[in-house]
Amino acid sequence: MGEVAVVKMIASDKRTVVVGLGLTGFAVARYFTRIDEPFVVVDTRAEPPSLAAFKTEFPDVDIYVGADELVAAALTSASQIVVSPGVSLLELGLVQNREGSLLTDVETDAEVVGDIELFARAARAPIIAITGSNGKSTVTTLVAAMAASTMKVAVGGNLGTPALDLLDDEIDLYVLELSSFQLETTANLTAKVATVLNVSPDHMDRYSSLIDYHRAKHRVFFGAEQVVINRDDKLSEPLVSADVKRWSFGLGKPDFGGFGVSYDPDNVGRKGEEAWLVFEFAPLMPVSELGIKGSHNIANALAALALGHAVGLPMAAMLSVLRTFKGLPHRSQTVAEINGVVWVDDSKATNVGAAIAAIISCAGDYSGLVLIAGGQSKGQDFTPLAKQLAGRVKHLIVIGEDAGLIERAVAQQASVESQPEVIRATSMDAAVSTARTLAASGDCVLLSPACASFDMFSGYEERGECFARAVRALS
Ligand code: UMA
Ligand code: ADP
Repeated sequence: MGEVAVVKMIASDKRTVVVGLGLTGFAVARYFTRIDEPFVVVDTRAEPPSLAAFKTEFPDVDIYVGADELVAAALTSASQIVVSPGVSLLELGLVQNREGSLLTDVETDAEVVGDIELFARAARAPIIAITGSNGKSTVTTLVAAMAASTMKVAVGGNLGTPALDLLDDEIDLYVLELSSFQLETTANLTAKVATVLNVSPDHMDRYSSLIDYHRAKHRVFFGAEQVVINRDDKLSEPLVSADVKRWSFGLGKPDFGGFGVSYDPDNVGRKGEEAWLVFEFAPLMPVSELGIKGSHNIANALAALALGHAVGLPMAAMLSVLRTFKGLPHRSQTVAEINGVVWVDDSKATNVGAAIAAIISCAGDYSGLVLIAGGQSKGQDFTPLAKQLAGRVKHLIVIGEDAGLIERAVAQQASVESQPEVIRATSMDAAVSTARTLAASGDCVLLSPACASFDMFSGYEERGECFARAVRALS
């Protein structure tokens, strides 16, 4: 069939169009196949990597790839468009600008949705919805583990299994990690409980401003029965009506409905030596018993408790998980200790806020810090990172495409005392061998890049593994 004929055929036939041949596209295709909903698939890339696999799994589905006019014709004639999260609605021409309603259509009167919206419509069990700039995967994993001892729980979304692949009538509770990209196309999540853990700049190559990104994140609260708020981050607070039940978490002493930290857990008016996790006015457990370390992880543990408590999980089971969970790979993970130097892989820190959290946490634990950072900036401003280095990081090794941006941000802080020396490295191996020459016994070498990894690696996992391999090769 010629191209023109194909365009005419699409234009005359209103139907569901799935955009994207990635993990989400496959999950949507499987879901539509299960419910007997006819659909076609488009992908803006001329050769999507999983094209052959898609044809094998769905031999009867029409696929349109690459050519702009084919994709545009398919979208114009669609009655429903299911957009994958990696695809920008703006670039696809489905929204006029980022400030307007995200579901405004431009060239089409079709309904624009994402996989999470389809999931929410079909799910028959309560949903715990977790978003935020950092800590999502850690909190999602914790909450799912906390629920697992008492019910049948399904966990996924932006983390692991795509949401639609989780749908199952036997499930008692869904725990979803959600990205801002997924939330852009979600109109009515109706979560049992929802949270924005924190908001700091990320994906600024796709959003026009922090407000724009914040707005996408806050869609997680649409239709929520209960919300969990971070008392230490105003940007986490939703605009929801007073009858929506609110819980909170934060590193200070809490009030009603709050989880927090106290040095006076029994409220006797005497400050003790030991920090405790507390709920309202009752002690739960000493912070020192947490399996994950660092103040950002204390916040993550408290957030998980608040979310679990909101859906009625037993406190003892939740605390037991907090004692045993040692963290996910590539999140502040110690990979080796060689000659008194501890090497930490925090490759999952793909934005400035995440790296700052890891730096603050590590700086408190070691006599000196050598930081390896850099990669793709995603449009971030590195000034906030540069401002946190003085007195914490003694040497900074920069790698990747946007190494120069970090270097410049640090140079602009030159007037500040004890700014680190900055050294460029051309590969992870070179960065690790330079770090070895700079770190002394008692120091920590931290890989916390504050950047995406795709300039040098297939993803943050490969970056972390490459770091760990280079470190092990030193011993
Ligand atoms: N793409 C095109 N044209 C298309 C379709 C895709 O160029 O028509 C490109 C995208 O720009 C992107 C890549 O293909 O570079 C993949 O996009 P996708 O939407 O097909 O991605 P999926 O494979 O479906 O994976 C997505 C999430 N990825 C993104 O949002 C980029 C996965 O999160 C998620 O696990 C998966 O759905 C299942 O829900 C990954 C991620 O990096 C881990 N998320 C970002 C993050 O955590 O920071 C948001
Ligand atoms: P996400 O899924 O949001 O990327 P992760 O739990 O995978 O979050 O953690 C990614 C990185 O973010 C960690 O390696 C750490 O550097 C940082 N981080 C984790 N929790 C927090 C938090 N609560 N606040 C700030 N940074 C955090």
